[in-house]
Amino acid sequence: MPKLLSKAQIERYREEGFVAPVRVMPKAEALALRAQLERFERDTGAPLKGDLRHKPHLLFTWLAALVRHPRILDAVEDLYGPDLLCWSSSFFIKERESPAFVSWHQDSTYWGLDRPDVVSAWVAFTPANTGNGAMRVLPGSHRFDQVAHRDTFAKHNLLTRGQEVAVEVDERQTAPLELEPGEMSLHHVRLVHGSPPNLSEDRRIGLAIRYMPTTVRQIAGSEDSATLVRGEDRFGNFAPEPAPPGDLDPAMVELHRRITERNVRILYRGTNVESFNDPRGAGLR
Ligand SMILES: O=C(O)CCC(=O)C(=O)O
Repeated sequence: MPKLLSKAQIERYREEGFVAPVRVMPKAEALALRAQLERFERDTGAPLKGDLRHKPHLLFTWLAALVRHPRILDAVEDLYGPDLLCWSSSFFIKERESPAFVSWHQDSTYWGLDRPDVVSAWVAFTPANTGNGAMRVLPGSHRFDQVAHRDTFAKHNLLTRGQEVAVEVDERQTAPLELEPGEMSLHHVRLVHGSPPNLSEDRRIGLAIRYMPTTVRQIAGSEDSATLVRGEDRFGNFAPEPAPPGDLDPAMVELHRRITERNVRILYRGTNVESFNDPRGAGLR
């Protein structure tokens, strides 16, 4: 018996590589998460950028709770079983009327994971629609093997290397993943997807949370870490990550710095980019 998804939704994920929308929390709770983020941004005087967009669940208690949200985990368990790691999380924030975009890509390209049993839960803090740069997906493309990508390092591309699939994507075959605040979409790590700029008068904010069963391994870096969010880890393929005891706890800030450095070495391997804040890299800036 599935815990949250219907049989039809599970079938859709298997056949088409995505499911949306799935309600995670009431709209008011998602707007409260947005307010938390924007309070931090007001206090620091700038939009969240660079390293802080990467694995922020290790820095903020309210995101540590989100990656452990029972409804998200129930849905992920319906797809990948009861022993689950959160490998990563990333804020995808598009400012109002901004040129930021995401090129057509498969997530699996540079993550270094040994097999494509990985799903992203993209949780909406604001509406995501065709007017403000919602994701679009190519249904069924998760069945492709790994497709060749080229790195563009395009200035406004939110991906780390501005990577894009080296084949033409016919936009007429793609579908939008429109969400209301508090809803999520689920997409497979091999699904070809991307998103256009936000032409609206408000920000578009989502947290993409990457989940996988504990059996997956990292094969591109000597060491990697992940957060056990449900069940038991009988494989120990990833160093365990603790939950932050408070927002920006100094020990967690230091751990996040070390983990981010290691992740940069995996994600930017073969380039000379040294950090998410490095102007030579695209993405998450
Ligand atoms: O937020 C977006 O527009 C794109 C997100 C994305 O590429 C991802 O979650 O893998």
